[in-house]
Amino acid sequence: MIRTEVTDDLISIFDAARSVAVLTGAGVSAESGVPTFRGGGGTEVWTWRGKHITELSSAELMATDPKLVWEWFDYRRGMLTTIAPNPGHFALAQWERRFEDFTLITQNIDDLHRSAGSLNLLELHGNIWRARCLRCASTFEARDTPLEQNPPLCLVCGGPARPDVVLFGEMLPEGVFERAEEAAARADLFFVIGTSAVVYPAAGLPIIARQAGAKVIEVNPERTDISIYADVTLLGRAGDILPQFIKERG
Ligand code: BV8
Repeated sequence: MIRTEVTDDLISIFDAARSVAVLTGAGVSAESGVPTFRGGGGTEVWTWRGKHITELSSAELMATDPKLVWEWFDYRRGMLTTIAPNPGHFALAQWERRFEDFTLITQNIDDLHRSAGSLNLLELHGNIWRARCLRCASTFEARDTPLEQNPPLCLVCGGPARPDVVLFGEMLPEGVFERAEEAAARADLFFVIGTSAVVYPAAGLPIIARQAGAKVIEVNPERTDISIYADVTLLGRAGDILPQFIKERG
């Protein structure tokens, strides 16, 4: 079912929910000025040296040219220093306080959900402001941009570090996807917000929720591959739609 605004029946479903899980993608950060990967909703797309994300953010390139991978992520880090969360991020942080059981699952590495105040957050693909040592696997905050040195060195053993993000062809961090699957399977209401749902295993989560009996609500200016699994697709921007679920009612 396609909708363009949050109607009372959707508000009742929202208010009656007890266990809520949300999956977000690049679209939720678009209104903050962060480019997306595949466009949609008239958004700007990441372009860097004419290469596509699946090539730049790949285990292959990390193995052959780690310096270039760091330059690609440092370019994005530079852009993110002047970017702030938008009403979509803040609405989700407020939602968290409304439900006994609320899990925010994001594919984004931009840290904007955390900056907006979200706490119960599962970062499926890592975080752009963290680095991981290639020698001792310690992870540490690496907020200096532009990078003082490429690669940055581990604060524990001095070894070379890499971005603590999941690259294409790499497994997701131990336990994080499992916790996301559990949240999806126990949810009675599951939101899919700002994702084209083409990257796996993240794109499988709404289907897990649906098969476990949850109501699935999608928020996106456009239909996506996941729309067929959604009970309702709310065609619109996250920053406009999400606050409507919690606006004060007379
Ligand atoms: C893995 C971090 C095991 C780095 C990322 C099954 C089938 C096919 C392929 C595979 C499969 N299983 C595995 C694969 C391979 C691959 C994959 O899925 N490939 C795709 C391209 C087909 N998956 C993997 O490699 C994963 N690892 O499976 O390991 C394994 C290992 C070896 C071999 C096989 C299996 C790891 C995937 C994670 C990669 N890292 N990010 C970085 O950020 O650079 S993925 C990255 O791209 C993002 O994190 C995100 O996941 C994805 C981008 O998608 P979206 O976020 O949805 O963004 P997009 O631009 O596409 O869409 C934006 C949407 O927002 C649009 O719909 C638009 O309309 C909407 N929008 C716009 N404005 C708004 C809006 N919505 C709301 N409001 C608005 N204002």
